[in-house]
Amino acid sequence: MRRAPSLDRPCTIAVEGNIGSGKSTFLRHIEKLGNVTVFSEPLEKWRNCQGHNLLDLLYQDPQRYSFTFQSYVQLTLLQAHTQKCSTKFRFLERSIFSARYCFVEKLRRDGIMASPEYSVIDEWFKWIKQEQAVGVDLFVYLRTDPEVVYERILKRDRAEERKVPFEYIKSLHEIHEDWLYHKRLYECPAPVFTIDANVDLGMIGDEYGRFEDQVLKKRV
Ligand code: TTP
Repeated sequence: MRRAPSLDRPCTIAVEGNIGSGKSTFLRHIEKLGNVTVFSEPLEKWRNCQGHNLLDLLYQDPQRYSFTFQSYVQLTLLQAHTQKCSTKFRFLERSIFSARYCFVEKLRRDGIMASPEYSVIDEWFKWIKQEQAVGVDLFVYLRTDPEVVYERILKRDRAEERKVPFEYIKSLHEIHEDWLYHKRLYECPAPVFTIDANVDLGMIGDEYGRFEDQVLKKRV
């Protein structure tokens, strides 16, 4: 599935990491560099699907709404993957891969998503992977400690996430680690560039600079 970037196809970089790891901050920085296209996470769509706040419904009643939510996440991320762009680099906030391998995986393990629901999402996912242009050339993994992101989540106080327990964040962290760092969960369909995203988001410039030197400048 992984294809070498070519002149007619931008290099696609998906930014991943736990909830609160700083994906949006990283992408805001990258956008300022110019000559890149950034597709930010469709969070606002998840909060307003024909008037329904699916993110809120997910956290209020995961048994009832996780299938609804993850179905819509998969659609909106597919839309991001397949949007046209004319720059050499395009950045995606998350990908259909983390939605499936981290979040759907967690819901499956916890028995929150019913087995038939999981199967439907998985069949859709496999079809998308096979038939749609969702190739990723590089994952950027914003690696954090769960304690650090939990503090950030409490601090930013997003209404829907107010009741997220630490255990959930810790377990999502372990799944991200298994997938992107230890590479022992499912497949990792592109190389991974890891950034230490524990440092204060206001002082993370050095880590970002390392990414620019080692990835962007080398591929220009
Ligand atoms: P994230 O995709 O982790 O985005 P974020 O805003 O926390 O990113 P950052 O702080 O690093 O910039 O999660 C957004 C919300 O959506 C969060 O509550 C988790 C939820 N979510 C799921 O429940 N399932 C999914 O498949 C995805 C992608 C997100």
